[in-house]
Amino acid sequence: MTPTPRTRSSAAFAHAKKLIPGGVNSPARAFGAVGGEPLFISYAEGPYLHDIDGNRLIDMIGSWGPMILGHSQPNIRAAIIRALERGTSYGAPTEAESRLAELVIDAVPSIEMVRFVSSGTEAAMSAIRLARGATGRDRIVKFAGCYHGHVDSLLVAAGSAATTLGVPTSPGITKATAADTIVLPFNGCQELEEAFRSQGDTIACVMVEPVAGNMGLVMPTPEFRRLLRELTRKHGALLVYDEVMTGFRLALGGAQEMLGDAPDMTALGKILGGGLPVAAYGGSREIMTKVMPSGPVYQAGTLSGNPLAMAAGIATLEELKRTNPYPRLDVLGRRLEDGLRAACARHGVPATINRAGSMWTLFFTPDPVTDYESAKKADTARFGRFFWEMINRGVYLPCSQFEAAFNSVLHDEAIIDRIIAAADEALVYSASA
Ligand code: KE4
Repeated sequence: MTPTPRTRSSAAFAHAKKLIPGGVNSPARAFGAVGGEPLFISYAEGPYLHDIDGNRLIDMIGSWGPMILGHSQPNIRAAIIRALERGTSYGAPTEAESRLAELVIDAVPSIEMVRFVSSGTEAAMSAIRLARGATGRDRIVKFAGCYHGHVDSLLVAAGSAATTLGVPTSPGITKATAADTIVLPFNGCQELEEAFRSQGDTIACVMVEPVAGNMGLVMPTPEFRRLLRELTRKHGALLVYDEVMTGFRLALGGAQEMLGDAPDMTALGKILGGGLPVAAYGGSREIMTKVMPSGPVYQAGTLSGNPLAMAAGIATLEELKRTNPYPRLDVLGRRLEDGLRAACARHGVPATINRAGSMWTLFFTPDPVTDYESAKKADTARFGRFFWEMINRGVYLPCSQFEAAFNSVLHDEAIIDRIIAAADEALVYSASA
């Protein structure tokens, strides 16, 4: 597929950079890790993005996770339009918020009560404040390569764009804030045990992506998960699963359903809003009733529970409950994984593919990727070349080696096979600069 020249995107980017830092409203979109200039999108439908230069691309980002049902899903569209006819925001409670809360509580057994916010960052930040308020402790534990949004206390050895930009700790984070954050290796059982042995009684919570997606996809080991649950319980710390990415993605009940785990709190987002800004944090009634106004822990938000966003979230979760797409997403994810692995073997490309259901990462390294250090051994320059060869063949991958790709329910066998065919060529053409 020969792309049309991206002259309109280039002009749009030049203009945007005069108005918006880096020309983007989130650094992950800036293509900093792959070189070149970002594509500006005109519209999306089904499994496709259409850029402003007229190129149609198979979308493997899905807005960084939310679009599990594909773009412009009819029931979600209709629900948003119906809500739109009743206004856009009231700043007062609505029954739609309770309906979405019921769907979340029904889907995620460890959640008895939930509070909606507008971004995954807000959800993670609020969960930490609640954990500190509930335990009276200050320290938090996070894991290198995991990303939980741009919360001061969590932008310490963060993953996602921060890793991509090679800036593991952002300027503007005070030393005092960073001092309360313990950063350990993901799957680092010994380090976790040592941290609790030495500081267990100061730790308010452990925040973890139960299946990591922000260093590329990395699975937890069963021992790591067992220790997370055992040590937090033993030392009176709260275990917080950040399922902003994995929630409603790996199962209706997220990674915790797929893995059979039960954290104390869960952060949710992305799919929860069906592409509109909805996120949430939830947990037991005992913990959640400590949140104002039922308890003393403050948290608020002008657009929390926004009617349009609630309508999109309700329609999304109802569609996922009705269709249960997860078995088929896993079968198709497996088809793609096998096809990519065979293409790498055919062309002698050293690569590792990590996958969970419909989210996956192809790492350009021959070694297993089990944590941030092993992820960083991947050949990011090769990934950049591969990224552009795939774009030129109509496949839009996440623009970083340290991100997960996402299949939607509309990425059927024919589309999966087109991705494999594109990769088969792109692997050859990206072999060297
Ligand atoms: P937001 O504040 O971007 O809605 O959510 C932050 C967040 C929290 N937790 C997890 C596990 C996440 O993956 C994210 C956001 N993910 C990134 C991509 N890996 C969003 C892309 C971006 O920052 O533009």
